[in-house]
Amino acid sequence: MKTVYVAMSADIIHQGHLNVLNKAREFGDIIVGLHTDDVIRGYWRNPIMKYEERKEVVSNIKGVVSVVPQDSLDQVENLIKLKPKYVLHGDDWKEGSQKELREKVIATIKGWGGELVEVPYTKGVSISKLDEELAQIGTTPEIRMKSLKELIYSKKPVRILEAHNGLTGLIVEKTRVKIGGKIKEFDGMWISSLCDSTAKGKPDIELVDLTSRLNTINDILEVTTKPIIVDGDTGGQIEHFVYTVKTLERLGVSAIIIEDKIGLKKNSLFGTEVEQTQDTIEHFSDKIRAGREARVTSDFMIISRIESLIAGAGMDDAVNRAKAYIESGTDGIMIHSKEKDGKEIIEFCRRYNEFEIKVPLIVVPTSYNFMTEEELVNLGISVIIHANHLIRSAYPAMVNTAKSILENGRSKEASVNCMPIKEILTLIPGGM
Ligand code: SPV
Ligand code: MG
Repeated sequence: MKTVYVAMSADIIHQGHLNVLNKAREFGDIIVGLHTDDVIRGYWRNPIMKYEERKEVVSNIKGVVSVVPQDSLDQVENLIKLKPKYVLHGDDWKEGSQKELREKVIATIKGWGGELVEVPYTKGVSISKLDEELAQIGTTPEIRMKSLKELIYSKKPVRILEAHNGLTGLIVEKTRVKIGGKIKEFDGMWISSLCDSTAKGKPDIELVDLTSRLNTINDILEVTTKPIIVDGDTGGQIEHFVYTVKTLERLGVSAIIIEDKIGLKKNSLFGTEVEQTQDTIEHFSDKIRAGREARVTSDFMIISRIESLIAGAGMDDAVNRAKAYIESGTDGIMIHSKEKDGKEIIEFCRRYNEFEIKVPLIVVPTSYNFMTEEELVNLGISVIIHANHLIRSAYPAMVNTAKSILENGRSKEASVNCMPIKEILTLIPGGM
C-alpha cells in the first residue's frame, strides 16, 4: 500500500478534516503530520486540545496508520524522512502566506516521484467561526483560572492588555491581527488599579474598594473567556488579603499581583515625586505566605511586585527582595521600573537570570515602551502587561468629540470620528 502524508492541526475536528482524510484513504495508508502545540500557538492560538489528546483522536480515524509530530508549518523535513508517494492538502494554500510552503512541498516530493493531491476546500466550514462559537459557549471559572499558568509555562511572551469594563474586555478577547500568515492576539486581561479607578473618576490610591473592583471584574468575566490578572495594589491588611485571594480564585481569576508598599498607596509611575513607602521584606513575605495558604488550588497565582526601583531603593534591594519573595513561595515576580531607557530592567534581568531558583518574570513596559516583545523575551521575561493603553487612547478621543460638539454647536463634525450607528447597534450580538 502506498503512503499519503497529510499535515493538520485537528484541534477542532470538523467535516473539512474528514473530507481530506476520506480522500487520502483512496490513495493509500495515511500518515498524519500533526502540528505540535507550539506550531498551533505560533500561527493561530493556544490549542484547545493538547498534542497527545489530538493524536488520540486522529489515530482513531479510519485509514490513519500513524501520526507523527509536524513541528513547523514547513513539511519538508518530515517528507524527506517519510518519502510518501502522495501528499494531500486542501486547495486553499495556492495563494497567500502558504503559497511558498506549497511550492517547497512540490519541489521536495518530486525527488522520489511523489505527487501533490489537492482537495477542494470544504465550503461552509469556518474555523474562526467555530472558534467564535466556542467562545460564545464560554468557560468555567476553573478552566479559565488554570489557563494562565498553562500559558506561562508553554508560551513566550504571554501578552496581556488592560481592560476596565465589559467592552474593553471584549476588545482584549477578540482583537486579532494577521502578520506573515500568523494570527496574533492578546492572551489575557489586566485589571489595572489605575484604569479601574480612572474609569470611575477616582484617584489610584486604593480608594476604589474591593466590592467595586469586583463589579468591574464580574462585568469582564461575564463576556470573556481569557485569563485575568488582577492588580491587587498592596493587598491591604494580611487578614483582608486572604479573603481577597479566596474570592478571586472562586470567581476564576488566574492571578493577583500585589506590590510591596505600605501606607497610602500612590501610583508607581510617580516614582519618587510622591512618598512611596516600601513594606519590610519580612512583612511582605508573610503576606505572600498567607495568600498562598488561603487559596484552594495552586493554579491561582500570587505574584509579588517589587517596587524598589520605583521607590529609589536601588538594584541590590530589588534583587534581594526577589530572592526573599521566591523563598516565601511566590508564583511570579513583577519587577517595575519607570525609567525610559530600560537599563534598570535589563540589569535586573541579568542578575535575576543568575538565580538558582526562578519563577516567571513579569513586566509592565509603560515607560520603556520602545522595547519589543522579542527583546523582553530575550531578557527572560515571561509575561508582558500593557497596563493602561485602552483607557489612555479612549480618553483623548472622547474629549475631542466633546469639544467638537461644543465648538460646532452640532455633532456632524464629531461624527466622522465616531463608529457608524449601525455598527454600534450590532457590535454586541443579540441586540436585534
Ligand atoms: C496599574 O496599572 O494600576 C499598575 C501599573 O499598577 S502602574 O500604573 O504602572 O503602576
Ligand atoms: Mg495599580
